[in-house]
Amino acid sequence: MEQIIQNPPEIEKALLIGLRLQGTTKMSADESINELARLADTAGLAVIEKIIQTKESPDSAYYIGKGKAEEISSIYKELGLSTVIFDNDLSPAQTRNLENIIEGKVIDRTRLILDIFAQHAHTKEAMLEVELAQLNYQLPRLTRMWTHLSRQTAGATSGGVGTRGPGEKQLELDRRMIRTRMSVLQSSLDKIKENRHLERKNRENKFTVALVGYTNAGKSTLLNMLANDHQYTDDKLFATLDPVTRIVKLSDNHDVLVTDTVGFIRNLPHHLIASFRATLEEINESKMLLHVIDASSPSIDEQINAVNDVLRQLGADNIPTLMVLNKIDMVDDMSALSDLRQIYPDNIAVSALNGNGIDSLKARLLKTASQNEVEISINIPHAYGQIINFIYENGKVISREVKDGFIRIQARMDQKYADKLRKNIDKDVIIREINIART
Ligand SMILES: Nc1nc2c(ncn2[C@@H]2O[C@H](COP(=O)(O)OP(=O)(O)OP(=O)(O)O)[C@@H](O)[C@H]2O)c(=O)[nH]1
Ligand SMILES: [Mg+2]
Repeated sequence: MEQIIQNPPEIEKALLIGLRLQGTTKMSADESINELARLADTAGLAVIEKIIQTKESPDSAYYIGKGKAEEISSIYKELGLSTVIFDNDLSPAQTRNLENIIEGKVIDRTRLILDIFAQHAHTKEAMLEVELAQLNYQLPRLTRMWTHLSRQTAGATSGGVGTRGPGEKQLELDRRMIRTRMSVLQSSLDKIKENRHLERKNRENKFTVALVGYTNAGKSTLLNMLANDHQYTDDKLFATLDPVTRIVKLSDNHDVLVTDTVGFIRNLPHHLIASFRATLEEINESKMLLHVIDASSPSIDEQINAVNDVLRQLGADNIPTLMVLNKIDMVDDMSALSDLRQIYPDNIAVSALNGNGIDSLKARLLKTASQNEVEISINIPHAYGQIINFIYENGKVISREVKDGFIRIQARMDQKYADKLRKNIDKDVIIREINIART
């Protein structure tokens, strides 16, 4: 898919526009536009200037005031800019009106995020998800850009071109092509989703943990620290788009599976979440969430709320969650940190970068992962391979001893599997011993 912001030989110069509405503080407007600047920087743009207009409510035609739009038009020309980026979503009509006045390129926050996603998508799944999100975004804006869209989707859709009926309008045809492409993408994603589901079923007996959190909170760095791995991390937004799962060893007898996920951001548009559902399902099927927080950020509360909002939308807000206050090596204001620890008593403070607090985090994970565990010891005839396999597949064998055609196994497993084991053992099996004990 063609990107709106490509990597031109010359860096594109951008002007950022924010609106401070009644009831919002100057600080939150500043933080928001600073985040937009980081997004623009991540997308490879040079931010030349930021403008915040204070207004009671957004203008329906221009979002900002018309006078302000005219002012921006002259700044645009004066500074030789190439893009104006709005710190919010614009309706298709607002974008069109603004482009007419400014006589230049106008993009909104979602479009910028979509572009970053497109730049950072490397696996097939992420590419399909991003393309779906882009088409979702473009569909209502088609009137403005049907010419190049028809070119884009024609190559990608088999059967789209050539189905043109006589007298049919180009726009309607383009819409239909996009919808066709969207359903092709959706069914490919459904297949991937199905495979993922099967993969997860295979590891049902494992304790699974998902790292969730605001973009740039340090999720990938934390996974690297926990798993002794080297996944890509960067001081850019949305560095990770694909879920990566690693085994994290917690003790000699315990390991858990930890999955890194795409970061969240405030005002994440619904259709974007919908497009990333296949990826985000990793979260839904986890037994525990680690909500990673950048404790050094000036907007901790907004970030925590944004993440909790998305978790609610995904229906994942009832999964047991531990708050991981990360980047404590960068926290200056210790009193703010201790306030935070009061608000979220179930927390661990760490530095994923220097390893501080990681042992406590592992101890907490171990405690949670093993809380339903029991220790079994069983002594059965060697011939009952199926039972022995069941133990190996669903538990962690601590010791085994073979004697006189019998095998004595000591293992730890979830109560659920121990119960299953006891129930499924045939009455005819000569068991010398089976003990199940809580530890
Ligand atoms: N000082 C400090 N920096 C950290 C810490 N953890 C992560 N970082 C830095 O924060 C930046 C973002 O880290 P990532 O691990 O890529 O963050 P992420 O949450 O995976 O971000 P996305 O994948 O973009 O959502 C990187 O530059 C890290 O080096 C920490 O504990 N202390
Ligand atoms: Mg990451």
